[in-house]
Amino acid sequence: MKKYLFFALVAAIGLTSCDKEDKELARATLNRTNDGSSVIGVAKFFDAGDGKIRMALRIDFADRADSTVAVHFHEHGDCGNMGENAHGHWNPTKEAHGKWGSGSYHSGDIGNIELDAKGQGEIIVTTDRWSIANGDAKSIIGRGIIVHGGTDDYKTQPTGNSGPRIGCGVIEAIK
Ligand SMILES: [Cu+2]
Ligand SMILES: [Zn+2]
Repeated sequence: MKKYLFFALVAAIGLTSCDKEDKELARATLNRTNDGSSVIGVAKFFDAGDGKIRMALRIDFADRADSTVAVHFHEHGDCGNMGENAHGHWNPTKEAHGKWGSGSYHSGDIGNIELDAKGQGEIIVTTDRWSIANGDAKSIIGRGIIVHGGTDDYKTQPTGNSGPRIGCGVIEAIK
C-alpha cells in the first residue's frame, strides 16, 4: 500500500511539471493594416524543447466572421503602407511557396485559418524551422506576420494568391 502511494505521488508531480506552461520566447501583436491600431490577433512563441518552437496564433477579427484568412511570415517587420512594407514571404530555405508540411513550403507558410461566427480562429504550429538566436538564418525575430483577406491556394508562386493584406504584426523577442 505504501509503495502504491509513493508511485501515485511521483505520477502527480510528473503531471504537474508537464502542465507548466513553456517559456514564452517571442510575441507578435497583429493589428489592422487600415488603421494600424485595432488589435485583431496575437501570436505567442514558446520554447517547445528539442530545438523546437511552438506558436499559438489566435485571431479575433469580428469584421471577418465566417470567413477564411491566410497567414504567412513575411520578410520585413514593417507593417507600413498597408502591410506592403513587409515585402514577400520570408524564405530562409529557398523553397517554393506551398502548404505547411507538404513537399516544399516557406518557413512561414502558416496557411489558411477558418474564423467562426465571432471572427475567432486559432492555430498551433510546432517546428524546428524557427529559432530566436541572433544571426541564425532561421531566426523569426523581426519578421512580419501578415493576415490576408483571401485564401491561400498553396500553389500560386510565390504568394499563394492570398489577397489583400488586412492584418500585420512584427515578431519581437520577449526580454
Ligand atoms: Cu502573405
Ligand atoms: Zn509562402
